[in-house]
Amino acid sequence: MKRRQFVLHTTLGAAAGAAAALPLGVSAQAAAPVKVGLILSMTGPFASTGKQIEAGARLYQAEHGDTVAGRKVELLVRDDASTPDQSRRIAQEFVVNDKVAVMGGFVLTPLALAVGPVATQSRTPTIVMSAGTSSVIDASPYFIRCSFTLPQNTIGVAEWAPKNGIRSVVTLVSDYGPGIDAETAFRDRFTLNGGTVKELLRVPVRNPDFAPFLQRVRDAQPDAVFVFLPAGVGTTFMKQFVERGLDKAGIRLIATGDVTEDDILNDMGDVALGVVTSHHYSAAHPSTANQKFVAAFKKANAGKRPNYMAVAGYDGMRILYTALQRTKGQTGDALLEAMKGQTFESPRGPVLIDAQTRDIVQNVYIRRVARQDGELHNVEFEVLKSVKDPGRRK
Ligand code: VNL
Repeated sequence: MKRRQFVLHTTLGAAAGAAAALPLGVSAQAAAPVKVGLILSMTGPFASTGKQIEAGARLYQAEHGDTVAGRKVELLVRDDASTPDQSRRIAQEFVVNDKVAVMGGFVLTPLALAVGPVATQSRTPTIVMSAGTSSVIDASPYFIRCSFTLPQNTIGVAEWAPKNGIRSVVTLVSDYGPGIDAETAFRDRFTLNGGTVKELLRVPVRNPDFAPFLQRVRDAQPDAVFVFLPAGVGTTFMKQFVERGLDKAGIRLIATGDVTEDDILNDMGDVALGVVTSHHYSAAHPSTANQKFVAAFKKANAGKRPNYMAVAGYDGMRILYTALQRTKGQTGDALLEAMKGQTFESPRGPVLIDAQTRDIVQNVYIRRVARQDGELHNVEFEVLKSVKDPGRRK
């Protein structure tokens, strides 16, 4: 029943969208640019993610041109400073003043959640390029996600750990959506496999001081600490991990790949060597497509290494371009439909935008930090193929 209603709704929507989009006839419309409004955090503690996403999106355009199906694709980028009220306000301005056809971005989960109602009311297809809490996709039927979810990226290491001598763990996560998703997924899967979770620790999202939490980890003496922190925070954590002597106390560090992300990994130094993570992207992923992507990204960005956020910006544009080709430049509900069900080879490996869930299905790799060609890299050594988000209940 639910499904039939949805089909009816989108069919009507497509008809209404087409009528509204073509008041002056096809040729006049064809010349108008397709505006894409990216809402990103470009200042503050999560600015590195905003910059990676923008650089990834711009690289896609530099490689594939700025015109698709006869329409110019124009990127507008605005900074929400990681404040949900600002994300919502920018979304409203994009829709009302700029008349964007598509929105995208969202560095943090609460920022995507704030924009969900605007996307729904304005019927604007919206591409989630970071925000990895499972439930984000439910915030609007106009969302599609090309990033990842935390449960998707957590189960790999929760499976790997008990097979590799880790029997007891303390979890340490950022205290908001994705952290709680990671904590839950880790605890459920690890205990299912016979492991024991000794403590569940949550640290503040902004400016966390890890010292007191690391002391508690030390006192609990687990075999390992499992960590999730959003991109950009891993360096501070690593430093304090060593300062508190956890490495010397024989406590292993396992994590999602957000902690050892490629933008900052090489600057962490040898303390990061041997850290095992699961994640959907490594700049060291040994495919031709990825090697090309990494080389082009570095060339366009003064030698900076792309991380998984850049890949999402790049793939998000690819999804948009492919959808515009399929609709011959039509936007609205038709464009949203054309984004669904796409499969392609991303720099991360093969991916699918599941037409039913609007979420990404992708490989998740188990990786170990090692030195390769003189730099620290997340070196993949196992793969879980075509992982759907295991975190959604419906
Ligand atoms: C989120 C998840 C943000 C994973 C991240 O980095 C990340 C989020 C800024 O959903 O807020 O690595």
